[in-house]
Amino acid sequence: MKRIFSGIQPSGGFTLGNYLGAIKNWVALQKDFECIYCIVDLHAITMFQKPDELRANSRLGAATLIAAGIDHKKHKIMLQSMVPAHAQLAWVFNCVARVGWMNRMTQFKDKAGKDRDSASLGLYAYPSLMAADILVYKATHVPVGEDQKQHLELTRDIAQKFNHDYGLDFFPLTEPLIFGEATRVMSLRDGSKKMSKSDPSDFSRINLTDSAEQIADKIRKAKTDPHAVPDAPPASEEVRAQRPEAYNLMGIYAALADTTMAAVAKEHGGKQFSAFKNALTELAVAKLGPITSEMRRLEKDPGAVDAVLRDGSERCRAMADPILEEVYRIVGFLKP
Ligand code: AQP
Repeated sequence: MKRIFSGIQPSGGFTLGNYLGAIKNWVALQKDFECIYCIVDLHAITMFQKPDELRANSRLGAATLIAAGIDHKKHKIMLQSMVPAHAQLAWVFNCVARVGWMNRMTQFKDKAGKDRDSASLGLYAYPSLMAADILVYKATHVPVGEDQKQHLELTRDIAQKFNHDYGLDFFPLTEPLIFGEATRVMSLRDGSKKMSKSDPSDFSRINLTDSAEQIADKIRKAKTDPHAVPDAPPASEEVRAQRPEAYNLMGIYAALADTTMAAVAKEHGGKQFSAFKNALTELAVAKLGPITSEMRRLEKDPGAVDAVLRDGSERCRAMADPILEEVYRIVGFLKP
């Protein structure tokens, strides 16, 4: 059976970027894979989180996955901190990974900004924990956005070095599953920046908890340019960069409608953006509305959401613990 692991950080509310870039694909993958979907709270604290907000966002993450259609009985929705084997294997991987490898990680450079010395050691070691998340289940495939591709390559490097150092074929070389159009949803205020849950401006993103009115307001105020809707998808990254906000809205429309940018350009090309934004609002509200209302229902029943996380985490411990035990034996730790 092909096994998938993927995670989402409870470092804020969840956005349309998380939905189109990850969650929507996770729902589709349930058909063909055994899936483990993880709320990665250990990753979230690589940047400071207020404890009450972290708890609330972890629950919200689980509620989001349930509301979006993840079958938590057949598959697993779990909380990273409830399965200690992730952090335990990450330590072993910290000793396998090389500092030079970590220095090449562009996400660390982006997130740490100019003042790298003030970033947490956890942020620097983040890719090693991500490798442990995946390999503690010997996952064969990981659905990744473009931004996580480099981390997955590092996971493969760690698996390969571990196998080589100990002369075994223990860890699989996990394959990426990369999805097509609109895997990268950009900020509604600046088409050159990724839509992010931690962006200081709430108008930069659509939250999955937003009401229809909020969605309409944000799309109405989304930055565009004075020209009409493009009548073709961007022919190159250079062309995209000339009108990033315009192509971003087209990409969002295409992903929500499950169609291509070419089809959107054919239907809406040449229109004024005001008219296109009305169509986009209607589509976004129709697609996200049912998810939001289910999330609202679950919000009122935190006990039920916690039970899903506990059950998923318990089943994950049963899978991860024997693999960690085997790793401990391989590296030479004595049995407790
Ligand atoms: N804007 C996006 N477009 C496409 N995919 C996205 N993802 C996130 N934002 C976009 C994908 O969602 C999955 C889970 O992401 P995450 O929440 O674990 O971390 P992130 O990518 O760092 O998300 P944020 O919103 O930008 O969080 P903060 O602000 O805390 O850093 C991943 O597969 C990601 O690709």
